[in-house]
Amino acid sequence: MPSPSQSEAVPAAPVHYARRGRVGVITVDNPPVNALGHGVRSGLAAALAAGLDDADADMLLLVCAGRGFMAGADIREFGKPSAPPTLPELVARFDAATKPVIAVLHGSALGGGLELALACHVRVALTGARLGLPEVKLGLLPGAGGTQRLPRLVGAAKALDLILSGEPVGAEEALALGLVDAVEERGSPLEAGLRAAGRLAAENRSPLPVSARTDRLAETDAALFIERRAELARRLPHLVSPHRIVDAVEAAVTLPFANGIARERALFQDCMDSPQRAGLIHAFFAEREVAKVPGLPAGTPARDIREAGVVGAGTMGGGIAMCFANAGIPVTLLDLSQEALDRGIATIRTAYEASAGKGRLTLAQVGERMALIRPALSHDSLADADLVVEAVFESLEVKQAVFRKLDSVCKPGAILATNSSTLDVDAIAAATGRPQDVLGLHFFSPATIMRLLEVVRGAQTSDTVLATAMALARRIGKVGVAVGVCDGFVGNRILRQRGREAMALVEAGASPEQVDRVLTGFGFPLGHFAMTDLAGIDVGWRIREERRKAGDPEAEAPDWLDVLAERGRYGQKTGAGVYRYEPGSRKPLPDPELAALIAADRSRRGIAPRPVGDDEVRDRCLYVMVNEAAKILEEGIAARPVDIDAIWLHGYGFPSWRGGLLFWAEREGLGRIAAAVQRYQRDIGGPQWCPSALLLKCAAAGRPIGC
Ligand code: 3H9
Repeated sequence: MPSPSQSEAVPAAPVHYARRGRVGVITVDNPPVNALGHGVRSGLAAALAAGLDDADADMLLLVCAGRGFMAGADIREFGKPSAPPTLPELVARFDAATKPVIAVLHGSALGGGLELALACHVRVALTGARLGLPEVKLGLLPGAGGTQRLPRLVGAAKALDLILSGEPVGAEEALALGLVDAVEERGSPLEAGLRAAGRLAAENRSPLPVSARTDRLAETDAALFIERRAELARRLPHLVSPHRIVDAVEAAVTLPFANGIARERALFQDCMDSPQRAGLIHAFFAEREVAKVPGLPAGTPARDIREAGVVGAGTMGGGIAMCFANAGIPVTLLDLSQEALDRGIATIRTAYEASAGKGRLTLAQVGERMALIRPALSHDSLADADLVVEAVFESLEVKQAVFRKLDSVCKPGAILATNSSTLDVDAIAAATGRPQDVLGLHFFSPATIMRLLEVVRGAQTSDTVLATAMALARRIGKVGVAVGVCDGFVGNRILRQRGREAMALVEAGASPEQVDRVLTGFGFPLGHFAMTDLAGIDVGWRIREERRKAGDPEAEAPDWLDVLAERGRYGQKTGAGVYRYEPGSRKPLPDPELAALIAADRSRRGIAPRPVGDDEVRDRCLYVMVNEAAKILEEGIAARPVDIDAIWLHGYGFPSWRGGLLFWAEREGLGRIAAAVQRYQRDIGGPQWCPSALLLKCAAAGRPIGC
């Protein structure tokens, strides 16, 4: 029999109670984020009871250990029966406490964590704290009294702003709003809390619980809820929870507190039952799951990236340099001509100044970031860089020449990355004497905005280099997803098949507007053709031309999209593409010239157009993506379905409330999709409809894809 010390380690209690002088201190210590799982809730209930019973404690302090206060309910418990005390029950006990409770907020105080603090009598924030109710991002609403208490503290209009955006505010702003009573600049949460307790004792007053306050509710504008509903109907018609949030905050204004809480409960349950909640929570965990690369041992040492380099000062190179500067990493931006360099630097400055104009950066920050970007004309300037990203013209010969040069000037151990979106990373690595230090870092345009970073692992890329790239992705605020080498990697390879199908649908009789309307109806922010116009028709045209020249058997036949490119209709940037654009506007407008072009293309091919239903458009555009995604899994280019989900969520605007492409596919039914793919192969044909063996196998076995 193992002795107790040899047997499995007993986890430390996540909550404990102790007294400091006449203050009872409740401490939550539940790494990593002090989520309010069952253990924490029951520990808090017991600690609160102990504090209230403690005759030597005049007041109570609620503090947290670790990096932050509580990050909210334990999301992993959602969907399972909630063991008592539930979070709303616990919050109600704090609200009803017969001694004042002071909450000290440091780091992140989010969701149910902030709601618990709202039920305390006094809130103190440490400088640097971030306070917010992000439930909307998970398809929920604050369901532990947040929709009822926040309006009582900050007013209904501001409460709606905070809850609908889900964005946190800093300590100073929280103080200005009335969300906290004081900001403490120094000391630990315990020290700051004890100081606040001293002040409260000196004032000798009993603060009113937030639930008993109504003064801020009285100032609500009668039109507030009408306006917000109209705005949401326009902006977020697909989503359930924002609409329920407006209902809940309205209840705070119109109903007594207890009835408002009951209404919040019912509305919360509506959200909880919605498939959108499941989708958004899958998307939340997907973002974190992709950071754990299968086969890459946890704790693989990463190299230190202190200085970066970017080759190519065009739109992409400049954007990548900004990503480094935004994360405080000095970066050398290299181009071969002074003119190109000046243009690149001027574009970066304009972008930063535009951010400052919108209040997102101060002028001092613009100066700091510009100072981190060092223009250079000579490769020798890259000698000290720990990592260099190449962002030059998409041609294998050109890129190989750049890598040969980088190999000769960069220090040993420097990582050499290509931003290629289609080329063979192994062929590029072969141009160097250090293929183990070469990989792809595929940024998406605009690089400062799109969160996806495909981290392309070549055949010889070392574990250390991969681990460094994944850590770097996180440091520069990207969602890094490790993928293997193939044409288009994961994201663009799937996009290519959707593009093929979108063109085939138009050929059959649909209009580009119809295809786009169906895709935006599904939840994509842009339809396929509007996105093509945004990316630039010339980009895809060049790639298709290269494929045709190279004799690729899967190369697309020339079509009306190529004609647009030949006519210089490159999309938004030239004011016309698939759509036309009024000067200064990004709104796609249908163009009769295009309709005529498509009609001519159909008659050249002898196709009589037929009416194409919206359901057919939806199924063909989405199923073709699922089929390609399954092939990608089959080939091991992506390791798991979750990687593909994250890529399409963060790089291509797949609606997050649908969870991701393959999460959605499971709910749509793999059997249904597989049957349709086989039918389309028979009726339509083309490489895009060659069924994935994995898809057919999983559908036949009735098991999830990838398992
Ligand atoms: C809610 O509160 C509902 C209530 O209104 C009503 C209820 C009735 N639960 O992000 P990180 C994990 S809804 C469980 O990498 P960071 C995360 O998966 C909740 N787990 O760290 C990861 O695990 P792993 C409202 C959670 O420093 C690890 O913690 N709250 C939770 O970059 C580290 O996370 C939110 O929506 C959770 N609540 O960022 C806040 N949170 O290591 C969600 C995190 O195994 N959380 N994990 O991959 C966040 O926004 C960020 O995690 C935070 C830290 C900013 C806190």
